[in-house]
This record gives sequence, C-alpha cells and structure tokens, in this order.
Amino acid sequence: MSELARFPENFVFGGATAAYQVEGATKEDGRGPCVWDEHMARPESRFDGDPASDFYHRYPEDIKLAHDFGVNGIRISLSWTRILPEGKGKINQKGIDYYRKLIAECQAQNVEPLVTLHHFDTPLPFFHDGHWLNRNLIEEFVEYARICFEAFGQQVKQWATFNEPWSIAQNGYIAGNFPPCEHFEIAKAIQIEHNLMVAHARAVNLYKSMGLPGKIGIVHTLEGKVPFTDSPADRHAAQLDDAISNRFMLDACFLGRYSDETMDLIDEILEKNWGVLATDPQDFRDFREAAAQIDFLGMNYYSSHFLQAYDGESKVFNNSTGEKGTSVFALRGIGARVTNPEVPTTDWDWPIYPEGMYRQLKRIAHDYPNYKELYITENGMGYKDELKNGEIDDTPRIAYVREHLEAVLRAIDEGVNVRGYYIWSLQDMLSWSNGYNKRYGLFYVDYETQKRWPKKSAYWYKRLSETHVLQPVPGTEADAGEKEEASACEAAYQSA
Ligand code: BGP
Repeated sequence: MSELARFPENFVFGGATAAYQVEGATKEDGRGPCVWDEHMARPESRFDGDPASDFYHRYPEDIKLAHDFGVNGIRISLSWTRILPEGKGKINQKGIDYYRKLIAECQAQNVEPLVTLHHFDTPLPFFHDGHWLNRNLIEEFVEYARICFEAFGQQVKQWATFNEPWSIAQNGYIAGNFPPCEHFEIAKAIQIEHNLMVAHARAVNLYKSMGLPGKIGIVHTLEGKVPFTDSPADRHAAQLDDAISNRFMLDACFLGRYSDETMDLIDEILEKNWGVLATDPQDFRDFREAAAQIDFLGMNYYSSHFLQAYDGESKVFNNSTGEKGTSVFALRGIGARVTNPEVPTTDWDWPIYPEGMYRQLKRIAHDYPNYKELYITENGMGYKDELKNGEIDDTPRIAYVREHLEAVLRAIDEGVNVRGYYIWSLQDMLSWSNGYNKRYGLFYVDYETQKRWPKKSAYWYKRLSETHVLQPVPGTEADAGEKEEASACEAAYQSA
C-alpha cells in the first residue's frame, strides 16, 4: 500500500474515447471512408461503426455527464477522413467545424481534451496503398498533422500523435484481428513500428517549429512482460516480447535511436522470421530532434503477459467473444504467452496484474530519465455490464480501477511524474474486434435508445475526483462507513 494517500492537486481524472469507437455518423457531413468502414462491412463482421455511441450528435450530453461526475479531462481523437475525406487534398470544412465545436464544448465544461491525431482510423485509400508499410504515408500523415495544428492549434493544449503503434502492427499483421488481418508477419510489424515512429517524430518536430501554445506526446500501450518461471529461457522470451512490444518504440521516442541491446533482440526476432528492417539515416536525425522535444508519454495499460520460451510455429486464437479461457498466443522466435493460474483474468482472458503497471511506470523513469510527464491515457476493464432497474453494478470494474490507481500512487510516491489518469472508457462504445458486449464505460449506453446511465463506477469515480483519495470498493469492509453518503449522492443524481 502506498505511503502517499492523496493524488496531487492538479491530477487529471479523465475519461478516454476514440473517434471511430464513439462517433458513429460515418457517412455524414462529407466524411470519407477509413480502413475500419471497409473492415466492418465484411460479410462475416458481427457489428459495425454506426451509430456506435452517437457521440457525433450527443457529445454535449456526454461532456455534461463527464462534468457532472467530476471527470476533468477527456481523450478524443480526430477522424482524419472527416477533415480530409480522401486522406489528402481538399479540406472538409464541416469536419473542422465539428471538432472546433467539440473542443470548445469540452473546455466550456472544464473537461480538458487531450487530442490524438490518429487512433487506428487510416484513410481507406492509404490503407489500400500499403498502409504503414508504404513510407509515403509518413509524409501524408505529417501534412494532415499540419492541417490539424493550424486549425486547432490555438485551442488544444495537449496533442498525441498516435494511439498505440504496437496495436496497429501486432493486431493487423501478427494476430490478424485488425485490418488487414494478416498473421505472423512479424517482420512487417517491426517495419510498421519503425515507420510510425518516424511519422511521430516528424509531426513532433513540425509542431515544435510552429510555436503553438500546447504540448505534444504519443500514446503507447505498454504491456508488462513477465517470465513465467525464473529460467534463463523464459526470461529471454520475456525480453524478446518486451523488445518488440515496448522497448523498440520507447527507444525511438526517448533515446532518439535504437540501443545496441534493443537491436540485438530485434535482430534475433527478425532472423528467426526471415526479415530485415529498412531505415534511412534521416529517420534517426528526426528521432533525435523529437526525443529532445517530446513533452509527455501517454501510457495505456490493461494487462501483462507471462512468457514461456517457445520453439514451435506461430499460433494465435483471439478470444473476441468473452468466452473465458479460449485465447492462444505463441510466436516463433519470441515466446508463448501462457496463463498464470495465480493471476485472475477478465472474460476476454486479459490477466489483471496491476503490479505490471507499477513496473512499467518505474521502468520509464529509470530507462528513459529524459521523459518529462507521464499520463495513464487508458486503463479499465472490459465487462458484460447489465442494466437492471436503471442501475448497473460494476463492482469488479471498480476493484480493477482501484488496484491500478494504487499502483499509480505508489509510483508517484517513489518520484515518477504521473500527471493524470484517463479511464477507458468515458462511456460504453464499440470495441474494435469484440463489438458492443465488451463494455468499459463509466456511463452505460443503451444502444437501442442511446440513453446513458451512470454505472456504480461513475459514482465511485466522482468521489475520487472530488476527494483525490481512493475510495473503498463497494461491499467491502472498508466501505461500510462510506455507504450512506455514496447512496445519497446516487439518489440525488438519479432524481435530477
Ligand atoms: C486499446 C485501444 C482502445 C480500446 C482499448 C480496449 O488498445 O486504444 O481503442 O479499444 O484498447 O480494447 P478492446 O476494445 O479490444 O477491449
């Protein structure tokens, strides 16, 4: 348990969203198609992006809810093809106007937006043209970034270039559950990571050259990699998985180069997968310049993996329905992610391991001491919430969030500069490869009526944000004394 009992004064208690997952309105007001529109339109798809949580029309209601529940920060992302319907060329003024209004509404309600330029939704023509394997996309992205910086640069105080380059690479080219649904193309995944980091660096350098008033960073998913046993072979597997998932891109971000140790691990993976990495000397000049200027790191953390040495062929099964115990993940030249019987998992087989979050925070501070600020830009628990008589009891989610926030407090107490926490997610929304029954929100969305309902976790989060002190999990012993006050607050909101 942490020595530090309170979160710092200006700590952000935020909620996260992403354009494609909440907005809906995929064909409205001149928006062009992105890769996910085509992916969702496949005959085998079980769900699609319309109307999602209808945030495109209902954002005033959602921002008001956020405000009323003490949420003082929001992650939003810009849909590239609302702004540039074809990915490049003609600007769609309606897209610009929409985001200007959205950002202004957030700020009017004191829910400060952290704006991500790219959250998985690459314009469709660029996807067909080789996606992030095609280096032309780097320059297209930087041009899109320039348009956004010019349009919103005086309004936005915090920008993130990308959300989770690793997920784009891993899910699209190794696990096959994101477009283009390729499997075990490990060398392509590494190339994409590199290309995305070049695009990130160039966008950071551009932003810094424009003299705008805000800050800029990136959001990485930093999964913990824990050796299953203490054997050298398992430890090596954990190092390999860490190198491809985390370290390779953190090096680019903060060292401005790949360290020799990192490259040894990446080369070992490439060799076992018959691949090579193509780079250009200019990439490293861009990395260095950006590493000296990056303002913050956003860390998404849900889970850690337990690694066992593995010699066989790659095999993956994605549990996308919440049928517990069905996941398989083993990669040639890296290792196998195995179940640790001592660690609980969600219905989607994600190990619940807050210690991994603490270790990743410490690791950033230790390995990359030039980081300036850290934010937890996503953390939360997928759960099959049920609406019963107007109430949603998501106590397991509260327990999950509480444990992870304890890990954050511990890291802050030990000197790590964590400035905020954005729960994934603000309201229920589309889950990319799982659909609508995997819910994460503080606010339940009834997808039939689009009515919002605050979950038990929303009331818990409100008290946390008001007091800056971790509240007990409802129903636990520690909770006994708090109960009356909490239910009074709940009754007040329900009747409002
Ligand atoms: C992160 C993404 C989010 C979100 C979250 C939960 O990787 O940045 O967009 O979807 O994961 O993942 P999932 O919806 O697959 O459960």
